[in-house]
Amino acid sequence: MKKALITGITGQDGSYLADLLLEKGYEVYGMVRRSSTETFERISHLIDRVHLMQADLLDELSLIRLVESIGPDEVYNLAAMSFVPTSWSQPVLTGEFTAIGVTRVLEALRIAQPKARFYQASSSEMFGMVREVPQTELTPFHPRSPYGVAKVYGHYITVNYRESYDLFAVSGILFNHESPRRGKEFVTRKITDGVARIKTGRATELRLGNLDAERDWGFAGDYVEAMWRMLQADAPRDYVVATGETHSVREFCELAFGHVGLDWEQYVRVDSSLVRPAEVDQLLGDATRAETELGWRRRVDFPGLVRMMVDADLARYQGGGAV
Ligand code: NAP
Ligand code: G4F
Repeated sequence: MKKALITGITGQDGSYLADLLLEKGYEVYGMVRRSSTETFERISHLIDRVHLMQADLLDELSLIRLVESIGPDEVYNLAAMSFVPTSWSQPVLTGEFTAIGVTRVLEALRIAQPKARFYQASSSEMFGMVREVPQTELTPFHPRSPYGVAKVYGHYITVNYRESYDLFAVSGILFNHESPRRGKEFVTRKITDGVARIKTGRATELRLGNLDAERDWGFAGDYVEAMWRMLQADAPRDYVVATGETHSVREFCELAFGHVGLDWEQYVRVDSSLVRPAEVDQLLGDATRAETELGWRRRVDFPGLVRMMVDADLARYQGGGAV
């Protein structure tokens, strides 16, 4: 039985990846940080089938001990401060978690388990002010937030450890991916949660920032499969994972409100305090390499994703289901 270690198992992607790896027969270990309250909502359905172990991206020794005690075959480094606006208010902490944290995990592997295969969660946010459309593995980076800058560091330190120490270390440059388990501060989930609150009489409006921003949005469940495929490949290589379609925040609103028979323009208010100091106007990825070399395909399309998220939030408010 293969052993996999997931950092960030309590997050959106960590929970879907744990589902996938359990289904494939892995013994799954999840790294969690100490907290005064548990943040296990997304993994409550599988908590009896995984091993949760405490360590922190800020504490090198805790990472070395973690890796030593597990001896993992595969390590998925998903833990990070992942919310772009917070990276302006906490730029130093963002660098510690999202940039230097990657080096700490790589050092733990180099010292304690150099044979393990390593996945780094890189991001399309690294393309920022894009140099070409669509973006591929060869597109230069121009990050627009402290988060994006930290991810560029994490990306290149992964490449560097592969080249310096011959580790099987790869970076997945994933474009935005969403789901009913997405954090409520991200725009897609904020919209679908807002739609459900308005539809069930809990709210009368939804305040958003830049409606013109465009993103290449896919389904998180599809994207964790690409992560796994990258670690099964014959050779370590970096891959873009994207749908090849881009849609605006406005279009997302139209579809989400329309799905429950509401006109978005009657409820959405633009709030200038939500507009960012520097924006990424449009992202559009080309996943040809992942499709041809890894055989990866997305299954959920954009309208299907919007419907899935609205339906889940509505069911939750109507007392139907856990998220
Ligand atoms: P998420 O839901 O915000 O989850 C982040 C995870 O990181 C949580 O489990 C969190 O634990 C953990 N974490 C944060 N700081 C930590 C620390 N100091 N020590 C240990 N754990 C820590 O993020 P996600 O959407 O699943 O994304 C997963 C990864 O992919 C992130 O690195 C993100 O930057 C990257 N990414 C995401 C997307 C996307 O569209 N979702 C696209 C490209 C790249 P707590 O539960 O304790 O907070
Ligand atoms: O949903 P968002 O906060 O995601 P963003 O900034 O694209 O970052 C996400 O995707 C990255 C991959 O490219 C990940 F690396 C990162 O960890 C995260 O998962 O914002 C999307 C767009 C932005 O242009 C933002 O300005 O939506 C716009 N937006 C408009 N109104 C809003 C809002 N974003 C948020 N969060 N809240 C709003 O009210």
